[in-house]
Amino acid sequence: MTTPSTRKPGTTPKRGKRSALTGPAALAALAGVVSAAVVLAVAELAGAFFSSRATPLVALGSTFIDFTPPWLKDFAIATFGTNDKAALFVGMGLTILVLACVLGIVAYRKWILGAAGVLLMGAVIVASVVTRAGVSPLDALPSLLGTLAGLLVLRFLIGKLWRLDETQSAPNHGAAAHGDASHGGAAPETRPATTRRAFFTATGITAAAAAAAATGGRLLGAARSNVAAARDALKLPAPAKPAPAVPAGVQSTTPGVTPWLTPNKDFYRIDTALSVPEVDVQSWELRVHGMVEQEVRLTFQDLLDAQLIESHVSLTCVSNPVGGNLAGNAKWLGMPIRDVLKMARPTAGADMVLSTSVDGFTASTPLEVLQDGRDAMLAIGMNGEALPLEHGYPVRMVVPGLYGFVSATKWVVDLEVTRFADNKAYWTERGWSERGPIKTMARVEVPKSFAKVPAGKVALGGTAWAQTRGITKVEVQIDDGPWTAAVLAAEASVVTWRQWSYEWEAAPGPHYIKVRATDGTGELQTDQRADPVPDGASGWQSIMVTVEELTRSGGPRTIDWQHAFEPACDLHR
Ligand SMILES: Nc1nc2c(c(=O)[nH]1)N[C@H]1C(S)=C(S)[C@@H](COP(=O)(O)O)O[C@H]1N2
Ligand SMILES: [Mo]
Repeated sequence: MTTPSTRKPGTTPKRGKRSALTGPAALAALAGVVSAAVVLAVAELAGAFFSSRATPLVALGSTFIDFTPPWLKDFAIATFGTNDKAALFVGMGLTILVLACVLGIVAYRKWILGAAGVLLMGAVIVASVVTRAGVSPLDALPSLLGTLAGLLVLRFLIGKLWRLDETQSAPNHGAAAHGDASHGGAAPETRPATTRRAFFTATGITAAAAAAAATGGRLLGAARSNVAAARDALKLPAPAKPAPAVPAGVQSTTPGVTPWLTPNKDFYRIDTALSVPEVDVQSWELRVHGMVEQEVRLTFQDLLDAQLIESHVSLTCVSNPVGGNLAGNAKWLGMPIRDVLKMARPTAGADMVLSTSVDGFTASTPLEVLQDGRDAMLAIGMNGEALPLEHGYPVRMVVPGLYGFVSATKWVVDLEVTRFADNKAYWTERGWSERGPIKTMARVEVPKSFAKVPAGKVALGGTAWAQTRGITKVEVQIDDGPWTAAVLAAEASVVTWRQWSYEWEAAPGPHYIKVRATDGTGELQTDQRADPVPDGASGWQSIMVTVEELTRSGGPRTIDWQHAFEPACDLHR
């Protein structure tokens, strides 16, 4: 057993003939990786006792997201879609793995440098934890404990490796040559095979302990969180003003088109929150302040007691590429924000409401939009249920006609009445626009881009939206043919999307299908291609399909076209 006084020998030990995989550098790297696992596992376990949101991985990832430039966010969403968080975790995992290997090797060569590196990493973790919104200094404790545990384990394992070096050196100038009394040990213990086994045993036991601590931390954290249970038990009040009945025929007649009403579990999710905030309704409070005559504080009970409205509204993300699926349509229940503003009485000169979530995200919404009579609300219900945790439980904003990044704050806790000139929202500070009215958009959903379809009658279909203006026309163009009006499904309201269908007499060969919409003001969707940054993608979607001739037996040659390769984006991107 090494003692705390054991020092790395000043001279580089002689290396035995070993392959790169079992050589000292590889073993040191392994020690580094196991130590990193200890850092994360101990922090996870400690975090289960102190806080749920401040574990190192979550804090590091959140900080990384906050420093993400717009092009990278755009790239991540275009490439990974709503799996962008999983992609981030994989990327972070690989980075930590490499860093841990390097630190292990450095610590083995020169302990003081390796230790300094570990402490530096610990400092970065702690800094990213304490700079999260709504975090107290105590939340740094799990990361601190994790770092210290990792450092001790690294020292312990590296010590075993040094011991191994000494036993591998010539027996008569091995340990004793370094003048370390504790190493002048008994002969049987100094055999290389024994010390190697000791290293691997220690590494294995440590790795198993780390896995157990991490799992224990997870389970404990889940057991201590009763927010999900409270959400499931929440009974929503009936609205004072129910949603108008949805007319028959809102669904496109083309099979395979998105459901007109998006089920909660299928609703796209976009946010900067790596771990879903867990907000307790008992302590939830909304503070309305800033340029107001009367500061207002609302409890969750105040919301339950208010005159609630219910409305179908389609949300859209500004990061949605042309033809993309970052949009959804739901029935929302909530308190009109104009009623809240009436209580607070904004003062002259105010033109914006900056909403803030419990995790520090902010959105800038024009004050006028929140007062002009549209169904902008503090929503507590989604499709007849309490908001799902990922969609903002217990309270979020829903504002018809604006992209989510400037309006749809989830886990909202603060409304500041202010001016665009005085305050910038989260994404505006990162290169996106300060305002975000939704652009008119039509997309093809059936068939999929690059699908193979049998010749003859082919049903096309999809969805179009222009929230607050409505959709009055969708047109389809095949190759260079004329633009032809599609059949529109029924319109529920101007703030919900509208579906379409079109019957195409398809001749064999490759074909391009284009689609475009006209909004309720008579304006045609622009064909000008624009990227999502800074204020939303535009342009007409174009897809390619291959029409296949029928075989001699009369059946289509390819029947599995619905499962054909489905690219993330359309052809022009
Ligand atoms: N707290 C918080 N609210 C947020 C965001 C966020 O990152 N954090 N993202 C916004 C964006 S960009 C969009 S498009 C919508 C998405 O809402 P959804 O996840 O319920 O679909 O939430 C908005 N509200
Ligand atoms: Mo978004």
